[in-house]
Amino acid sequence: MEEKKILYSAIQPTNNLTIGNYLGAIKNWLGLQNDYECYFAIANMHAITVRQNPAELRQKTLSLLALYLACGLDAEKCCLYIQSHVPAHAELCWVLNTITYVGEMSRMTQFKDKSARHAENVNMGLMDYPVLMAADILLYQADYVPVGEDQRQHLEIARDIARRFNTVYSPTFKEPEGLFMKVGAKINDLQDPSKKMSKSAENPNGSIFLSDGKDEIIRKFRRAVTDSEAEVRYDPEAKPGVSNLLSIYSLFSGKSIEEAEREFAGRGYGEFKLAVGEAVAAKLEPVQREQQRLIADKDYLNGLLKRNAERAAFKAERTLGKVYKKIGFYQI
Ligand code: ATP
Ligand code: LTN
Repeated sequence: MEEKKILYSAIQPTNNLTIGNYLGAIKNWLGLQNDYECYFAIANMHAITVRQNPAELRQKTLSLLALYLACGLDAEKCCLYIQSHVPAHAELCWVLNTITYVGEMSRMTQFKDKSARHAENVNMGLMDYPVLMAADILLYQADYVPVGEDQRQHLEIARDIARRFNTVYSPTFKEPEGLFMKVGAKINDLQDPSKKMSKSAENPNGSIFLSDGKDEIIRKFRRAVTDSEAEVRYDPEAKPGVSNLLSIYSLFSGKSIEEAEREFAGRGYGEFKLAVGEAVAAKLEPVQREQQRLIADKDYLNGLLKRNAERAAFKAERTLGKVYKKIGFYQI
């Protein structure tokens, strides 16, 4: 039997996840879990590069695991685990730091954005974020990394770092490839469709959180920024607001963009926005219920985390062992 290719991705347990995270990341994972050996982490080590409240971080970590499962990730097929449970991530990150340049890290878009947003706390971890992410991916010898468009630059760096290590020492890491979806890789803010929808946005009306109730969802879509025409047409350049809503509708309803355009031809934005809200709410309601049920079953979640931490560590340590040998760390 041919060995399955390896898939790796992660999400930070910060704030509340938005439908951007769902459509750009989790939803794609669902379709891939049957065909790949999958590792999906909860990136709590990345999360602390921005100040977190410890009690909340703990709670959000478990809640993200419950969300993974509630969205339909199968605990039998995927290794769902917490990044800090596998020490090899920090260990490989240290080694990779020594072949990564300060200059290239200081030019990363997300570092510049986050430094501006958290000017009081531009810590070393924030700058090192992409190296830790490279360590995550490379430890598992991942072939593919399904993420949203905003992670493209980080993925490029992970590939560069892999190539550099392989050149300086000898072939060790697989060069991972990003997997970006055509629709959904970048869901935009409802209030400012030129920006990505973010879980840490200043204006909560621009983001639909996976925890939002139906009324809240419909209210936010009703207020979404569109344009002065009245035509539901997909044209991201000329009509960014409407096109964003069409993408969301298409992904949540399972209809193609063309079908959706036809469905709303000759109908006003009011009706269209209501339909988008209803489609999103209908999908999220059962997910929220299942997530709550799982959070209450802590023994089950803890058992799963323990097993998966061991499984992930086993895989990660094999790679780390090779790395230590190649760089000349004395082994007994
Ligand atoms: P923050 O905005 O707080 O920095 P984030 O929303 O980018 O966080 P992450 O944990 O950094 O969340 O990202 C998780 C995954 O969600 C990544 O694969 C990322 O590409 C994807 N993602 C995030 N926002 C969007 C979006 N608006 N559209 C599509 N995918 C997204
Ligand atoms: N930085 C990522 C989260 C992340 C990740 C990873 C994604 C951490 N480690 C490894 C893919 C592979 C983000 O989405 N903000």
